[in-house]
Amino acid sequence: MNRRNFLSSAGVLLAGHSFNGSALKSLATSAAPTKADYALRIEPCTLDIGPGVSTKTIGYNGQVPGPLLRLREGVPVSIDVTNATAQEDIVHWHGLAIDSLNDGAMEEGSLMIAAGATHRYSFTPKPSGTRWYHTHATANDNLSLGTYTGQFGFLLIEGKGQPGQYDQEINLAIHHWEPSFVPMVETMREHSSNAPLTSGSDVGYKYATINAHMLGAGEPIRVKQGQRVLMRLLNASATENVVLALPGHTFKVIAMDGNPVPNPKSVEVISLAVAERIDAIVEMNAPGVWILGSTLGRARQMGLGVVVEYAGKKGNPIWKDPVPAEWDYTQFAATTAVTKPDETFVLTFRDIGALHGSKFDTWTINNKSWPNTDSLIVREGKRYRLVFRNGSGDQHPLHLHRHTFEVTRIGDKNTSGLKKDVINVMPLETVEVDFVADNPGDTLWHCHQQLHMDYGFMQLIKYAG
Ligand SMILES: [Cu+2]
Repeated sequence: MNRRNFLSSAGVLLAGHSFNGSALKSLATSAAPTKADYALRIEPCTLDIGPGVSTKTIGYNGQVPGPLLRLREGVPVSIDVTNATAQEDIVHWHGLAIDSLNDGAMEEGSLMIAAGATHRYSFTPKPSGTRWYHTHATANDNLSLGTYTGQFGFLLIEGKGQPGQYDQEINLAIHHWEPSFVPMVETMREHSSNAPLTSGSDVGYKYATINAHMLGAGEPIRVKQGQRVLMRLLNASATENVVLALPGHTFKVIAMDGNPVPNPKSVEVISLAVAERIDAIVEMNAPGVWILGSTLGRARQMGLGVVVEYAGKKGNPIWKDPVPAEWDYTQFAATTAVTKPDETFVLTFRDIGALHGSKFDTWTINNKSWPNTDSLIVREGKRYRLVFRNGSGDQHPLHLHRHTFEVTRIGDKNTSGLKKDVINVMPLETVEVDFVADNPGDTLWHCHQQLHMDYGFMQLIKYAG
């Protein structure tokens, strides 16, 4: 059936989906009469990630990353998700401005998919750019659930604009495997300057991969001299921020979280907090065999890297430490003044230690933890500023659902034009972002670090009226 036929035969159903939330809920849970455009199956799988190293996890359609979904901006799509695991789960379409019931966050009213059930997501994808999909299930102290698993995949929304100038495109998703409880200072806060006063555990990992292969395992990225390669990089780790380099080359950052940056710029080192994406053009002008990998030797030993091999070149892949540089979002932004917001919300977050014998610390936003956080109330069409004040010694990759925000201030620097859906807030730093309330419906914002979101670091934004 071609799309036109599909749309006309499913027209009534789609109208219900688009305009009536409660109709959607009942339709989506009953057996759908028409075949969906795509089908995903949440199922256990075993991955061979390195020589003699295999790991058991949960993925989509038995593969990690899940199938590449290439959708057209503005063209309605239906995706059937079958949950073939023993516990309920849910899929979030990260970076899309869609309705709350299809967004895939139970806090917004989206449905959990029961074990054995099939659920149909129906939405009209927008905006264009590098998005992704992943589980939005809670893990708490069960490290075999949620984003600790292989439930992630690329979701590319193609717009009407010209594709960029490149000869080859490569999608690279980072993940960490075999999580375990470790003392808190050893992992994510490695780069933070202050020692936190905390009592809970953190999560450490045994292995790291790019596209489910450890460094040296799997196929290299094969390139030719003179090629321009578009790399879409995604940090699909549950908890680890990463810093990457490709010796002898630079990354020209053209988009962040899928949105073109005002000031594309070439850098030697890129930083990707949990859930962030970077689109970068790499010009292949240094023939050889190289490691694209973490700037930390220990992380490369865990597997965090991939070999880049020029045609006709052989030998052991080469790594060279880059000149250390602080990651600075503002270098990709503009500096023109932004519109004044209609209202500002100041949001201070803190770590209040492990409560009631919990393994992990609890997080607060303005002294309250999810589900007791006060909702932020917005009105359609107004512009809001979120002032994120990090009162902790940890980094926090903060994600806003269903809306794109503009980064307006980082530390003491004003910025504009940098559109994102995740922003990493460094220890004790303040970052400000603006968004226009242009997509009515309950909207979640939260820290994307699984440990933090599971232990209180979430808040709802509600539309008035
Ligand atoms: Cu966090």
